[in-house]
Amino acid sequence: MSQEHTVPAEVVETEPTEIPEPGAVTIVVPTFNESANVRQLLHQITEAVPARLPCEVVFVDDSTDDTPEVIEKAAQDCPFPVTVLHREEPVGGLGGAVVEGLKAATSDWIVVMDGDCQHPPSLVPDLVATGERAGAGLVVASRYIKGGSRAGLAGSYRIAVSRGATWLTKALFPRRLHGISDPMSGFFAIRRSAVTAEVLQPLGYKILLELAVRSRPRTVTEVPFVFQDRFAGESKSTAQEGLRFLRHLAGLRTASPVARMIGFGLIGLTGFLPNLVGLWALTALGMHYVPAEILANQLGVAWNFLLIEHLLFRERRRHRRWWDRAGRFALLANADLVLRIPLIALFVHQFHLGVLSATALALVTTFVLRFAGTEALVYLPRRGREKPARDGRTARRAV
Ligand SMILES: Nc1nc2c(ncn2[C@@H]2O[C@H](COP(=O)(O)OP(=O)(O)OP(=O)(O)O)[C@@H](O)[C@H]2O)c(=O)[nH]1
Ligand SMILES: [Mg+2]
Repeated sequence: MSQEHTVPAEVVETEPTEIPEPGAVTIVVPTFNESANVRQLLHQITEAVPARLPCEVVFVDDSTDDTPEVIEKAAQDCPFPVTVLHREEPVGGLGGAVVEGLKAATSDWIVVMDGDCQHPPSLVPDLVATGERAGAGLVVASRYIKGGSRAGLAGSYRIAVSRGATWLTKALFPRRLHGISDPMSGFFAIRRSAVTAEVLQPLGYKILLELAVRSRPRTVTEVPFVFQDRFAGESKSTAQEGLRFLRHLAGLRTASPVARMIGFGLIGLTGFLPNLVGLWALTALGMHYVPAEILANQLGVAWNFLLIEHLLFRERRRHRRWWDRAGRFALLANADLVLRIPLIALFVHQFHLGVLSATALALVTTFVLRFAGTEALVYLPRRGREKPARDGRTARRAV
């Protein structure tokens, strides 16, 4: 492992770490308050891996408990190098932690696995061997192929959620996830040359999905595995993580401009609902329909703004303050209304279109203009003004 220190004051070093041989594996383990599990995990790795494949273990830790200290102690009994990268700021949650581990790894192969012993380390050499044999860039440990099982997934609710998420994800990315039966798996091996860390924008759980969609390893293969019970401690997977996952899916699906434009259009359509409800309420309160139309339209604009902020341009918000973005967005939305009537008149009088086709053409034109305007004037980074993404303070300990 490289010995560069991001935060020198906090680095604790004991033995110098060995450089793993080429062909070895770096096992990346994200941990959040897993002090009751890490000793057992290192024990299982010691039993199952080094005799078959030289390895090193990199924990990327966001814990608020004593997990790093427990790792440090347990590592003294390990016949392989162990490193703890402790992050002060857990940027990107679990996914961000894994990316940090991928960047730190120096071996040809990297295996990512959980820190709670749900992923059997005995499979690590098999994952790498399968990848080598198949010339694959990515090997997924799958619960959903013959020989695999999700035995350790507690409760029918968790099983249903996991199944639903898998189905939705596969439906949204049929091509990218072709050949991956378990895109929700947190256990996989990836060739270091297949990792393009700079394009990854992880958000919470499901880092495999992020890698499969954005890094696009050429050949992908799978190995069955039996998902074990958690050894100890509590699950960190919450309903809030579920919402984060949906936002992540939306961000991944709308990464290309065409997909983003379709998303923009669909969100625009949903905006009719608050618009009409607002119009109904205001006229029911006795307001004249013209001011009511204008006010209700603003309700639709606000609705659309909230949705596109969270679903479409999540990654591009930090270039302007929220009120600047909201103001620009509202201006564009209202300009769209003002522009539509003269455009229809132009199409009817100059190009002799019928009123209906002129209206349809004006709607499409203003929609495309509004989308392009939103991309360029609201969410395009200003040159030289882009703030570097915060990668948090990370203390590296070779133990
Ligand atoms: N570094 C880091 N690790 C995390 C974070 N959230 C979860 N983890 C780790 O990611 C792994 C998977 O989290 P779990 O809570 O076990 O999620 P799960 O396996 O889907 O849920 P269970 O089946 O209930 O265990 C564990 O090793 C966690 O400690 C985080 O924010 N940062
Ligand atoms: Mg778990």
